[in-house]
Amino acid sequence: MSFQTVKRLVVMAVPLGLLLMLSGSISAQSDDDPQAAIEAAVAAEDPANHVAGHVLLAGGPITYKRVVTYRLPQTTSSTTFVDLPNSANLIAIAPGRSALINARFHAESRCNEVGGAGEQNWCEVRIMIGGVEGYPQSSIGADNFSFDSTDDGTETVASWEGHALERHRCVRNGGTTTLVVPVTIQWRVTNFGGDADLPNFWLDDFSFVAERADGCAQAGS
Ligand SMILES: [Ca+2]
Ligand SMILES: [Ca+2]
Ligand SMILES: [Ca+2]
Ligand SMILES: [Ca+2]
Repeated sequence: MSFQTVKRLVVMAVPLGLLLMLSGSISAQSDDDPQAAIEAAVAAEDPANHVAGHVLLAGGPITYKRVVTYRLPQTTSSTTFVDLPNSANLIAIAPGRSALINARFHAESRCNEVGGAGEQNWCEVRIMIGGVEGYPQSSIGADNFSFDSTDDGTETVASWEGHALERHRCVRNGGTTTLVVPVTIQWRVTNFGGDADLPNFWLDDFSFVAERADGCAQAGS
């Protein structure tokens, strides 16, 4: 049990006692923070289940959802990750609480490169949760997440497709005030040809969902 949890229980003790006197029927289950049970369940996991790169995240009930949508086309040919315009989202966490933040992104996509034959480029998306890539952290290492690809230069300006990804992260607010956690979409293209002709990454009609599940524990990394 954390110091914050102890403090919160002490603060709750007086009004809870008053309620008990008034109703005589409220049980200890009135504390809705599932953190202890979640941590116990995750701690009971067999470490052998979590080889390198395998991560388990567990949270309680989903208590908040925030959805950003945008219906107009946007494009980039940036080879470094930049924020997708009009996609900023956030989740707030109360003091002393942890949360499992789930983020889902779905969009209409196009990734084409005129003259890109033989370069095998792709178009990439990652979800940042509090400035850290959510799990699976596919942008770390060589096995990046290709949201869409040029299909070795054969995709055209008419190659519209629907694509999606989902990412997750435990975030704890150890402070004494509400923590606002930015949840953002970033995008980029690869340039394996090393030339001036770059993939054009086009996104339209996206939905970006951020959810907060109360309490969180993680096993593996
Ligand atoms: Ca549209
Ligand atoms: Ca495609
Ligand atoms: Ca090229
Ligand atoms: Ca469209």
